[in-house]
Amino acid sequence: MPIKFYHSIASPPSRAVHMTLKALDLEFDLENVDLLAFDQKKPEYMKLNPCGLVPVIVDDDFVLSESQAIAAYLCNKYTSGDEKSLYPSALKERAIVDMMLSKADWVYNIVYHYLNLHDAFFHGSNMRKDELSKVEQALKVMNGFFEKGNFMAGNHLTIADFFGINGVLCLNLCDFSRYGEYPGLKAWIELMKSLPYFSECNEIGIKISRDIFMEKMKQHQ
Ligand SMILES: N[C@@H](CCC(=O)N[C@@H](CS)C(=O)NCC(=O)O)C(=O)O
Repeated sequence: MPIKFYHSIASPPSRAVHMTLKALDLEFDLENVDLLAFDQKKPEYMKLNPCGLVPVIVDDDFVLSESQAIAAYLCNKYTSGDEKSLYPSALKERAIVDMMLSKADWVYNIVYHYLNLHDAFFHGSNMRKDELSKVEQALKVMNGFFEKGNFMAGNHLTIADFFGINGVLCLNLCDFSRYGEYPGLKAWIELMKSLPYFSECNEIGIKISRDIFMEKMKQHQ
């Protein structure tokens, strides 16, 4: 039976899971959860994830929420875990991927806070423009990751890259365009964009999110 993937194209954690499913070439059915209609808070959905958040997968009768746990589970179940895999099983290689997953969260949270995403979407709040220096600092740190390899955890693609790109892509919502100041980061973004499933998993969601975000920001001009 195909995996059921409850997601929203507007949700960065959902998009990271989507990329994982595609990279592993797994069969899955997309179940759209309309966040603006609060589908995620309906009792049926809350049975799958009591936090009322996307994404969730149902694999046979196994229900799992939390995007990083889902990506790790899919790799553990469906890959050999060898050194070139998306989530290598060797102790130190895996530790580096786990570390980079946390760093991806760190960057994402800084960008999320700068854009004030939740309150901008749900309560019409403005972005926190005075926090740009924190974003610049995070991008500088991230740029340094690529001194050691083309990808976040070294020289091959891992699930850390699927989560790492989330924060960066969120900056597209406010038309951030200064990637030229971070050449390693810029090269990695291009590498990620060249993945065959990248557009399918990201483009429409980012465009829709950007349109809504821009519309909301107009109210503050
Ligand atoms: N830690 C969770 C975070 C999931 C999350 O924040 N999902 C957001 C979309 S990006 C959501 O469902 N928001 C709906 C809401 O807040 O009601 C994960 O990684 O899966």
